[in-house]
Amino acid sequence: MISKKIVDTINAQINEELFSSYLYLSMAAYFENMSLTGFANWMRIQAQEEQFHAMKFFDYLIERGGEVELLAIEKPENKWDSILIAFEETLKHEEHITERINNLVSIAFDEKDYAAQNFLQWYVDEQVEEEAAASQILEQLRFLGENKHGLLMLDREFRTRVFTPPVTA
Ligand code: OFO
Repeated sequence: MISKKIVDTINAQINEELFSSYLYLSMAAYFENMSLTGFANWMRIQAQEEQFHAMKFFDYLIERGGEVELLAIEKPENKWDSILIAFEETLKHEEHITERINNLVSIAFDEKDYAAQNFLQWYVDEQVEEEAAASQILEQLRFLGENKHGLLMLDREFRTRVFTPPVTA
């Protein structure tokens, strides 16, 4: 039996993941408006990954007999001062999501819900990848600075990113 506390926290996390998707979709639109179609593509794929994260929680709640409750999704920003600032926000946001996942793991421990602890491990590992990806791009952007040629090369590279559903246990 899944506890009410875990059900409520997972419902809140579904909302966080859907907001993440919304935020990255908004960043995709921002990059499209700058004609940076590669950066826009990177963000579109990121938005799809976040949908996947939300749906994995959604399916898990149903499997455990918990009640899914979809909450209102906050409006994301739609403008950033630069590519660099958008990626700084991306990393900051992922660090926030990692904190939320860690909090969920602590609750699963407190509730002695071993199944949930096991399930959440996938997200713990996924967050390591999420932070590493954002951090790597941020470092590349800092290295390039105002080098427009370099930025366009990066944009071209990001056009090739495709959505591959993450491997799940
Ligand atoms: Fe769902 O990991 Fe990003 O936010």
